[in-house]
Amino acid sequence: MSMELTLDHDAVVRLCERIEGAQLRAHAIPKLTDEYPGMTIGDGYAVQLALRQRWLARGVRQLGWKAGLTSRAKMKQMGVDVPSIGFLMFDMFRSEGSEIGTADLVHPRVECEVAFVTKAELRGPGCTGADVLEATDFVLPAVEVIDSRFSGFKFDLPSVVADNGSSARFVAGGRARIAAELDLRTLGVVLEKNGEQVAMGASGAVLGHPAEAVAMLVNILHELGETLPAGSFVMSGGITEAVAVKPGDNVIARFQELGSVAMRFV
Ligand code: OOG
Ligand code: MG
Repeated sequence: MSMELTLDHDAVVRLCERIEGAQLRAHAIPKLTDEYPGMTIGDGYAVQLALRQRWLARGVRQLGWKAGLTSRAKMKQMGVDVPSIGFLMFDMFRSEGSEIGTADLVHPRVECEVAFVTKAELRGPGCTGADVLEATDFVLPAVEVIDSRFSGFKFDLPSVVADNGSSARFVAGGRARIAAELDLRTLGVVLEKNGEQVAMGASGAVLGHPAEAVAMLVNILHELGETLPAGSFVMSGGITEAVAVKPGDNVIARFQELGSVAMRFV
């Protein structure tokens, strides 16, 4: 992964403001590489960092991080074959059973993920799935509402990294469980929309074991000069492809062993 930087500070600020404007006003923009074809993944993370700093400056607390593009289903759907990470802020969180507004979103989609809550700091390089499990307090089921700010949900890796991995909202709930009591390679999940099964898969679709996705995230954080603090909430990436939602849709993700997470879009 090239963490090389090609954009100067002014370009990073301009692109960050463009993404932030699209997020706050819920309108789609062309992918950033249309204007900056030479943009690297490192440039994408520089824009993402600038975006996170603006969020923190607005006084919003960071809850944790998300891994993305960690299953074949997601990579195939999005045409990108390298995982990415993004940050999760407190104001993106919605309780289970919530009504989730769509007026402030562009073209939302939902995806089922296993979330981890950590009890010890994790740091790369060389962080492993075993290290992650040892530092995990509990796991719980989650649904991420992604909402690419790019027209047609079409992007490449530098653009989607800059757009914070399309993150918009997330819902966690169900039953928190001790990871050691489960086999996280084989947990089944069924996503229902308006009572119909629209996607299904098993947790091992995420890099063989979702803890591997968290380890990957910790190792990318290391490349960015950061660690994963104790008490972080981490989403390990969509198990199945993401499914589009619109006002009036009822969504429920049913996880084996972890219970279910429901929400309604309005
Ligand atoms: C990028 C975000 C990917 C996941 O879980 O794979 C992601 C996208 O698909 O728009 O959150
Ligand atoms: Mg996701």
